[in-house]
Amino acid sequence: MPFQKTPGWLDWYTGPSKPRFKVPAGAVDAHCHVFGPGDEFPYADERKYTPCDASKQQLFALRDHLGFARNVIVQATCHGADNRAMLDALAHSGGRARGVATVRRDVGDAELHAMHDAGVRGVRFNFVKRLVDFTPRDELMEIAGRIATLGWHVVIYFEAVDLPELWGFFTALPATIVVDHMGRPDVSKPVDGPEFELFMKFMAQHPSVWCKVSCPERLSISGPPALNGEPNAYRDVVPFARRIVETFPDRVLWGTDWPHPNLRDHMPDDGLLVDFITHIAATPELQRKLLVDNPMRLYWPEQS
Ligand code: 0GY
Repeated sequence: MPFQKTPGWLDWYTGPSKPRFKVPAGAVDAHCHVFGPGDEFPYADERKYTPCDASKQQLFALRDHLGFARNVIVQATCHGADNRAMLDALAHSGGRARGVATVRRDVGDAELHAMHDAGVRGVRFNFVKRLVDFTPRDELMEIAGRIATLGWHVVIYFEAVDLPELWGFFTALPATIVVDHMGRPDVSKPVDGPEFELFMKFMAQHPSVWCKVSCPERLSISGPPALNGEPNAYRDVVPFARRIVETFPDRVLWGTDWPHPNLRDHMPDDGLLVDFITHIAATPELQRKLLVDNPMRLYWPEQS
């Protein structure tokens, strides 16, 4: 029986525009997913949504269309801890993709080493309650200790309001930390208000914390650009992302988040998302760090 998409599910934007911004040579899309296809790589029983299929071939075609050289494929919650779809994509990427996995406490050392050989360089811990069931902190800490010995990092996904409660746990993790989507700030609040100041302090006090300045389409309240390419796309997100990029230029990453799971009101044109980069990283030097130097240091250190 084929999987039925969650009602109201928005498929990704077909026919994305060609970005006006030409990304630097060797640019990395450091946050994207593959979904299924479900008949080949079934979605997990414990999933909270059933997406549209989004294959490796479609992801690699988008990579080429946007002008990127590489992808970092992040395990999505709809596949639980079954990493086969992500690993299959890595295996077919010709060395142009690295991965971030989801693992449970029972993962074996041999499996971790095999994932490393396949190109996995991190695990993802998800604290967004609509996406996952609760995992005990001691299990996560145990996993972090094991993957740190492989030189992997921990990608964390959480809502800004939960940072105070999670702070102690995050800062005790024995590995580099990469925050998804800027810690999901509420962009209707001031960029110099207490909530975002706390996030800035989190990064300032902990040099092992990196940040993906991704997902304006997910965080924005002002919304997408008009169809005529109005330059102020997702303008309410700009001050937040720009502040992070300018304060921590050596610890930021960028990704499309294709195929954009769980968006409810609109599906972004990935070409315009690439053009958005120039608003948050205004100089060629910042753009090169964000798109090439930083992700290469984290995911392809042997080539950087
Ligand atoms: C994202 C964001 C979301 C979903 C997931 O793994 C996932 O299911 O990360 C979301 O719904 O905010 O990064 O893809």
